Amino acid sequence: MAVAGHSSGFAPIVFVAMSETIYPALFSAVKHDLWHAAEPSIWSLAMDAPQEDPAQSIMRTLWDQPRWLEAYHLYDDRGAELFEKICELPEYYLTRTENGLLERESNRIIDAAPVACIVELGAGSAKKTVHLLKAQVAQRGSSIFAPIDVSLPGLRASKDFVRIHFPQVEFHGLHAQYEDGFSSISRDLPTLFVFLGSTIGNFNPASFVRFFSRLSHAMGPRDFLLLGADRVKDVDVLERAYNDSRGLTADFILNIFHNINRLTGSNFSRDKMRYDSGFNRQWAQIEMYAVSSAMQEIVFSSFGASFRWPKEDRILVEISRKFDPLRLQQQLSFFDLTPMAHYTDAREWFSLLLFKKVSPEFAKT
Ligand code: AVI
Repeated sequence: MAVAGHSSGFAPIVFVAMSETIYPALFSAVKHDLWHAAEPSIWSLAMDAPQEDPAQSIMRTLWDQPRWLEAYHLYDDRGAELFEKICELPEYYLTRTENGLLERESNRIIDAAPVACIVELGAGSAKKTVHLLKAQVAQRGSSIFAPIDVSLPGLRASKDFVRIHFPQVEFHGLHAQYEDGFSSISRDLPTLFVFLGSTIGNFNPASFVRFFSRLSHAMGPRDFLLLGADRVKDVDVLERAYNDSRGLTADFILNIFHNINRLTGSNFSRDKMRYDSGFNRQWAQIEMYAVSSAMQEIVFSSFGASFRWPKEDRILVEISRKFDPLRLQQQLSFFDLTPMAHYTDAREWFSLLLFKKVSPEFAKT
């Protein structure tokens, strides 16, 4: 920055040295304007890029009947930390099982998907991706790795991890919601999109359709998708995973109201609610609720709105759908995603599914 000298009473003129941002091959050229480097190797959406306002999403779904919330509000800094701890719980078999599968199968997955870039949706600290990165570096020497996450601390942890363990890998963290992130990735760069942890289970049917339509649209003809999906199994095993003995899941779910109070000026109180969860067989999903323990008035001071929350009334905070892998493969073929491989563990509790994008014209013939 240079300051021009001034002799009169005028304010100094400040010249700002404008530096040209160099965008990585990762981004499609038409999307460059949407991104700026928030810090080295971490990109954020420009302020004026169209984004959903989280407070508005909360107000919209809390005024639905029954009341519900979108899962991404769970991941403020404390929520992200609590989720990392849940992944280590003995009852929460998902992370360990999927990790075992990735350890066993990453070489074969990378062999089947000849890509130059791995884009992970919601990577957290990228611990699970280590096996894929290892295989990618072993088979191709180098790679781009781009996790997309709403948690900045998670992206920083991922960046540090990759720097230390994979110096050959070019890291670009995208601080954004999944859809804002993946729709900016260049279709010309052969990419493996990775969506692990059965996060797809947290989408309701409408969000599921929207997500896969947009993801498939964003994918180029040489792109692949690796999806981790938790399977329908014994109800006791499922229910224990979402009602752990240490109460971490309850803390994680009810922590969302702390985030909501911050975003909307509301007065939800942890002392006036409890956690309840269970498996809904008809919908094949675990449902996680906040239950009001007293008649109360919830006021949203930033919006000049309020509602009465009666005793025993429930807000559906999160669902976790459980899948039949063959059915999931059939469903995704309607989004031009062709099944390439299916890996599962000895108990058949969890599935890793590999898909390839086929262009719609090709799919018709
Ligand atoms: C991130 N997601 C896949 C977790 C799940 O299992 O549905 C979130 C979670 N909620 C409670 N425990 C874990």
